[in-house]
Amino acid sequence: MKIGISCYPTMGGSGVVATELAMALAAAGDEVHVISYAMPARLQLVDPKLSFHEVVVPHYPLFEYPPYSLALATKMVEVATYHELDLLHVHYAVPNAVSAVLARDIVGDSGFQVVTTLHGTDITLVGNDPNYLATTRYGIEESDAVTAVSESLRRDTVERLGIDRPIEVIPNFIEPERYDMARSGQGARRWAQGDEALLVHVSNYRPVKRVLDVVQIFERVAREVDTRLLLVGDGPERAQVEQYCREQRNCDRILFAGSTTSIEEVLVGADLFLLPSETESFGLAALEAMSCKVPVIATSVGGLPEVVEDGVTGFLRPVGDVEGMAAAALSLLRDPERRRRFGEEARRQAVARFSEEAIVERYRDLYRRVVRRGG
Ligand code: GMT
Repeated sequence: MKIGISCYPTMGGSGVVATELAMALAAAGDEVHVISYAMPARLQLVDPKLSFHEVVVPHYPLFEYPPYSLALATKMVEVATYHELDLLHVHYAVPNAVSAVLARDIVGDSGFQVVTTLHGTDITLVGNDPNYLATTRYGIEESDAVTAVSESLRRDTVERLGIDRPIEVIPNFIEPERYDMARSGQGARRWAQGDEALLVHVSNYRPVKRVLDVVQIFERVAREVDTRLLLVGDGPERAQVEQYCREQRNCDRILFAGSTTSIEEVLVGADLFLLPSETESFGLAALEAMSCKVPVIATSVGGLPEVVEDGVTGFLRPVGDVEGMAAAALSLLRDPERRRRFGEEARRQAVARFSEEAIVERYRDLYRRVVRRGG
């Protein structure tokens, strides 16, 4: 099959999933064309069946806001026409679904099918903003198939956007071997000293991640147990969090590592993963931690209960319950055997339920159905 994949190129979950999917499809023999405004962070062009097409957004003095959606749709038309795409799979509805539907309509009858995958904030934060609502709804309704990364997100889409069409739930995935390979090295223990416990959080430092809650959970844990906190990623609230840490004079115990594409290297060997988000449609970072045998302490919101089993692979507490999450973390740190059992079960469930091979096959099955229907 000839497949286009359009996504954001950043370290965010939707771009990561789209990129890993593109590489897996190409490895399985499909011809894959990735379309974005910059080279996606995790994309490795090591397969002749995989290529990247940059969306260039020309500036003109008249444009205070250059029309990215149109440049994207134009690039989609070009790639679809000259590479004879069967299908274009867009990740994140705003504006990718709308651009794809426009491109499909420009190409016309002989053209391609549009599959849209909803990832989370495109529905829960951005897509239902009145300034984007009508076009987001249109992009979703006019796509040939729509998937959501969790049942919770599927429900949110129906309820918050008033969407009345089939939405298939295809969860995010991990590549089990990737984490096996990191095990021979030091992994996250590079950031720890001696036997101290190591807590890890990975995020884009947006308000929805509640990174100050991460620090406050850590502060409570560190009063009881010798602990260090590793913060991975970058984003708008990082400076504020760093300033808070300086004011609290606990910078020596909190490490700001910045972004990395080798996520397994900051997870393998960690004791616990913290994800106290306000909302989280899936929580790919939590799944990546689980696949590295790291139990997760998170909030019981959105799709997280579909990933983390409370009391079995981690603990889920209400949003803002810093005390509860700290107590849950301490209960595992004080009982290393229980923590180890949680980690083993986390890995087992991650592999059994979210392995790349099985989930990519579900996308391929969907593509076949959509192309057959359209052809
Ligand atoms: O907000 C982010 O973390 C980025 C965002 C994205 O689209 O890049 O992540 C969303 O998609 C991920 C991949 O499907 C999910 O694992 C995240 O839970 C989701 N984020 C939120 O719902 C806040």
